[in-house]
Amino acid sequence: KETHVCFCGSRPRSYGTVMAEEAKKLAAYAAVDNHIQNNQVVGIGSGSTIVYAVDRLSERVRQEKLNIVCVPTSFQARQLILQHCLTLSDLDRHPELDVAIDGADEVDAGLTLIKGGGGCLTQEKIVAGCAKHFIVIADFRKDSKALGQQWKKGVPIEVIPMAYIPVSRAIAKRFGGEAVLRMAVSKAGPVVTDNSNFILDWKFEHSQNWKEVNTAIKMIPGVVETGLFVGMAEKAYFGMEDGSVKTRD
Ligand code: ABF
Repeated sequence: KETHVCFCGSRPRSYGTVMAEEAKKLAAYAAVDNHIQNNQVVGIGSGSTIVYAVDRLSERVRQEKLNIVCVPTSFQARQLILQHCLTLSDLDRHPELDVAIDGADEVDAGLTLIKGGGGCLTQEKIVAGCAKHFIVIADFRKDSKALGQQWKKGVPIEVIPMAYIPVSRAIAKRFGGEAVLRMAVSKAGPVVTDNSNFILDWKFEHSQNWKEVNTAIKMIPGVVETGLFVGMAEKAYFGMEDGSVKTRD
């Protein structure tokens, strides 16, 4: 189901062009305001959109004196929680979360996601999987009818370093396309994840049954996790160019 609401914080807003950053903020604020209540354990995602969600969350914690415990999905998320003086926890102490909020690289019409452009897909999937409600926040550029229409960098796949060539070959042989080792911006070496692994970006050629593909890729020895999130997201908030917030659930 899709809904459009003209939303800017709590104020009605006249329509006009907002840039991607403002769109991220609109989505993040709406999600935090609609899904976070007192005495909750909250999963904190990674990326640039989640920064706005943590801003809004810390504002609400201060103003409303909320008791919120935060579980991070990455080193970045952990730093954000600490910088905002929020209560930091982990899955050892809080293995059940009330809600997790996170960004995405692409969200299709059925709420299947590509995540992991920032390289944190494994922890993001673990934390989302521990949450009763998993909420996605994104700007309008991530809104897609079918995966691959918006995000052109492929599906991130975290792999054990020694296995990156066999995994890459197995994926190309079975599903087509090309799975490329993600290199650091400097090109001096591969990107290394928070778990000391490598990332392959699988540039697929055509739309597939993502549930089956996700399961099959995870069976390849050396694969740690894929950035395909199938059947996990409950609702997505998109900040739109016209200043509205579109939701999908
Ligand atoms: C994380 O950050 C990732 O899974 C995704 O790759 C990315 C989205 O980043 P941004 O919010 O910067 O678009 O959520």
